[in-house]
Amino acid sequence: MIYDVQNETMPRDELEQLQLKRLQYLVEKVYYNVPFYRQKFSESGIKPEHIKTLDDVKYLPFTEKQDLRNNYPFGLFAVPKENVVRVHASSGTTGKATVVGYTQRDVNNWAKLMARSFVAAGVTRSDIIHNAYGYGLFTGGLGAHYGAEILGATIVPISGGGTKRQVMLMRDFGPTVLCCTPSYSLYLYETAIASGIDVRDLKLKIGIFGAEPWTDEMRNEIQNKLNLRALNIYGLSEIMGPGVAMECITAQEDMHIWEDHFLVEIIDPATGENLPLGEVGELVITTLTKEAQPLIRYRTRDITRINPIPCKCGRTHYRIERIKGRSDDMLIIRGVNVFPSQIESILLETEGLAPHYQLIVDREGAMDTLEVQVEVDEKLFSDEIKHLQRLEKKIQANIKEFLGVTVKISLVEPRTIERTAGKAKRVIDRRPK
Ligand code: DLL
Repeated sequence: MIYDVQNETMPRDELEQLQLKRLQYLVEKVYYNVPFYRQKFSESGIKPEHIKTLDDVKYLPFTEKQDLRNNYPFGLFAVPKENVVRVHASSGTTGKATVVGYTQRDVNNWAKLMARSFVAAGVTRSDIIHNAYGYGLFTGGLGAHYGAEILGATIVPISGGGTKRQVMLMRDFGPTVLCCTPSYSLYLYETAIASGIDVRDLKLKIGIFGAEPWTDEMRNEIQNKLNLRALNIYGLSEIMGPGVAMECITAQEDMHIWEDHFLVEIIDPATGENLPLGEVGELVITTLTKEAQPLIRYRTRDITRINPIPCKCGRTHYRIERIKGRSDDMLIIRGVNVFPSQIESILLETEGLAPHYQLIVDREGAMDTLEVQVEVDEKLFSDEIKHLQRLEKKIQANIKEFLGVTVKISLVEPRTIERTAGKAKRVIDRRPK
């Protein structure tokens, strides 16, 4: 099923024409309405009339997270404040929060794109959606909420936390769709088991998981445990919130990025140069329809590639690959680049481990060190110490072989790594600042 057949299956030449028209309109709008962009354009000698083809987007300046912070809170609005009906903000673990504003039309478009995403995942109006994304300034909860309502599905706005109660309500209400972070889905699973509920008796069919990096191995783990199809959803508050890109259930591989609303590029994060279609690099997004706070060439820091191969679902929008990590999450351990997701893949392929881990980065002298703390499963935990030591050695050897870096492995007891209702904290950086 396709929610918006006309837009989702538009022939690519028509789609690109639409993108160009929207880009030209947008560039003119920000030039005349947002002093920040007017100044940036002037600095690089760009005038709206210079944008003649889609390719010309590369002459426009980038927007970075820091630009949002510098203009905190409302400095990038392109409409009068009275036209803004909602704001969200990202918590900002590093520095000031970044704020985003929406007009009524922005909120409506977002709901439609979320409805589109739900339908791509196989959700219909007869589904009951347990929405455990946090409600509030975080975009996850309300984003999924409005999308589900305009689709006509039944939404349970449970938000994050109160995990025991969540599993009780899941048993009683019989939701068929679960929305939360991938890590929280495993916490719900554990809590269900501890409460004597067999998740296989629940009615869950589909999981819409995102907001944090996760691997294919993690997907397998979740699908087996929760007995559902786990689909990947991508988004970021600066651009809109959840529903920027979504995997379809037909291919269950890579996420359609809704190109009638977002223009995407892949750049080399070090040089800022555009990379050829299909290469891995940093995703850059220009919002084509946002009214309140449009962004030009926003550097997401997310590392992925564009998959231009037509999808068997019939949608013509290109897909982006599962996010490999954020360029700012990449660890450099003794000169070797390591993404937490690469470690996750290796851990989850190892028998006897539970899918809960944390990476501790520290410094000894001039060297960065990495310790991988990972939980063992119950069965193994009661095993003899020498078995555990052997397992530690095995994981260490696998990481050395695949990533070329020596790390310390610490197997820890089941349920000792902190669980959260939102984004899991995978990396703890203890390096002196
Ligand atoms: O996490 C929006 C969202 C809510 C997406 C619910 C999906 C589901 P922010 O808090 O602004 O917004 O964080 C955005 O999270 O730049 C990525 O680094 C990461 N991220 C989001 N989705 C995925 C995903 C929401 N599917 C940042 N895979 C983004 C990997 C993801 N990383």
